[in-house]
Amino acid sequence: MRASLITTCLAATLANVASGAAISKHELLDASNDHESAKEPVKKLIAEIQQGLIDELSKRGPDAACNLDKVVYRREYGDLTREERLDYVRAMQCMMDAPAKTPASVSPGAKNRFDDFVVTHIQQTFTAHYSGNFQAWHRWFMHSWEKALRDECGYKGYQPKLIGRTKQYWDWSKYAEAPQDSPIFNGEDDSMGGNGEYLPDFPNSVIVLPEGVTGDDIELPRGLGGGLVTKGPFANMTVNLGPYAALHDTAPNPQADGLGYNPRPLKRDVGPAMNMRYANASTLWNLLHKPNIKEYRLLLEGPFNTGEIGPHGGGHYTINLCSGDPGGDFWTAPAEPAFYLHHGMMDRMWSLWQAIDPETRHVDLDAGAYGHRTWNNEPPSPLTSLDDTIDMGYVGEGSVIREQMSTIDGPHCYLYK
Ligand SMILES: [Cu+2]
Repeated sequence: MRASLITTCLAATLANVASGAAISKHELLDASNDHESAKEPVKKLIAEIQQGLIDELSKRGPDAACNLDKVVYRREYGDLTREERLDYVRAMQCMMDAPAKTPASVSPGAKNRFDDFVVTHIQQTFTAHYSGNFQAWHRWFMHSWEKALRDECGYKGYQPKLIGRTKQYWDWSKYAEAPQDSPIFNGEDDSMGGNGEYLPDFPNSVIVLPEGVTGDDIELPRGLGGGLVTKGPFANMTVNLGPYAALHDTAPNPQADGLGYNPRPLKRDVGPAMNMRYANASTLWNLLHKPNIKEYRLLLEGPFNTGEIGPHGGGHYTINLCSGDPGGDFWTAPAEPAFYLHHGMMDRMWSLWQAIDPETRHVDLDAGAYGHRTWNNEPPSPLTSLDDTIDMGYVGEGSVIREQMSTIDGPHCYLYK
């Protein structure tokens, strides 16, 4: 299945890719989309949930695999010190300088260790998104990334007493009005690189609704870049893999599977429109109030085959709204340096939501269309089970879904600040 280009600018609007029963685009959305008035309430709610987690850990004895002494905290990128951010940047660059483990026979485009992660993501996109393992798969993918940063590139993070468990994230709501000025995209030497150079004649993004879906197309203002990233540590970065979907002004990959060698510079079009529309403070509030995993995921990823893309798509396309390369290509997204901060936030929201009702939410998997082994159950496949395995390819060790259902049990022992 290859995605067709059905938007005028936003190339990889995944929600529109496949066929299937159309849902009215607003059917499952929340009425509230008020960023400003949600800011304080959501902060308070998150603080309460976090306190509950700390209370839970404080009840565990000294022999517990995870307790208050052992847990580490993962912090928002802007809350790290400059030295901590520089260490993260350095470790990521080290991954880009290290040789790939993926054989050229598997992916001729995998040129370095950083690319190994992109290959695994491209290969599994149709089973690791809109599927039952989506969140568990990405939790383990993130863990594998950090483990490689530490074991192979000496990443220290900020909790030296507990090696191997550092994570950082991007709070979507924190910079929603101006993500281009955030510590993530401001172009300083401790950022993920700057925005793309400003291109004056640049189209808005239009999400074109598929046939049969009621409502108007969604047009969002362009971002404040559009061209090459010329500032910050990733200004000279070469993107080797993808794209899989068609991207505006980017040569297609020589291979249909996106794994061929296609060297090109990094491009971005960061701006507030996507962020404010899909991933603002009220989005966080609404997510945390979803009563079950099915509804949580419908908001998170958007109802399939509609123009709604949720904060998952909203975060991705804040990074690269229109001609963003590779961030605008869902398959190749981990080749965008900010990918891991976005998915850190994805993992944070899931862990907070789970903590509200852990007994249920650490075992329940979605039994709807997003609960199967294939993307939106296309082609039809069995429901995902807790015993299903997670394969990381050349990235690192595999796991099982059951092990990924909590951040303070199984192989994990971390909380978010
Ligand atoms: Cu992904």
